[in-house]
Amino acid sequence: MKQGEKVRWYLLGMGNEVDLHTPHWHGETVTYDGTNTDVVELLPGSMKTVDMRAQNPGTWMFHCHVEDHMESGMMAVYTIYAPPTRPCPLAFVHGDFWNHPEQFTLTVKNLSDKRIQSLNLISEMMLAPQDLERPFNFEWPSNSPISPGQESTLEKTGIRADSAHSVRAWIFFPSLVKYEDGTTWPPLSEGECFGVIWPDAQHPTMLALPARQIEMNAD
Ligand SMILES: [Cu+2]
Repeated sequence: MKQGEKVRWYLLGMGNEVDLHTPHWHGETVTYDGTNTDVVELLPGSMKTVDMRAQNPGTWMFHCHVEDHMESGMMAVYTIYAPPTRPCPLAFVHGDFWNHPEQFTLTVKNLSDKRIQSLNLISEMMLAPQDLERPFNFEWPSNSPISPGQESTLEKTGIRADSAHSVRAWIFFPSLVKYEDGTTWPPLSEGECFGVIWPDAQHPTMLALPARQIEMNAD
């Protein structure tokens, strides 16, 4: 979610008499039944709807407050993204990852007013909604200079066609842009600036990267 958004959470309890859950948020409070709280009670087979005003950027825990449920891993995170405070140095114009999966191409455009000397990108695959995975060989370095406003096409050895078709989207973000004047653009946080390449050109834009789910327990 984005900072400033009003978010409605639908909470649904399942199970039997041991499933007395107390969903609890870090980072924000929610409004339930006219009160502000950071925890609500949820009986098995019941539902609650709560509203949150996302104001506090960060990645926050969302978990059940019952101790043995926490121990068993009833924990997740949610992320509130702050709006970008500075322009991106690059645009991700288009890429081919599905039509010719043996050879990937990605076209980027220099959005800055300085000539780019070199850049490095990090790629991630979206294998399912909300599921980003960093492939082996995830870096896309380029030493081709790009003038302001110009495009450049990067190439990389692709993957097997059957693997390529299980990828729903490719996501790129610059890890470093070096300009000819000696200055650099490193991201202030991962995903500050990113591009998503979908197999269908009409796909709606994604405004924020999906949050990575953090595995709290090794099981
Ligand atoms: Cu619980």
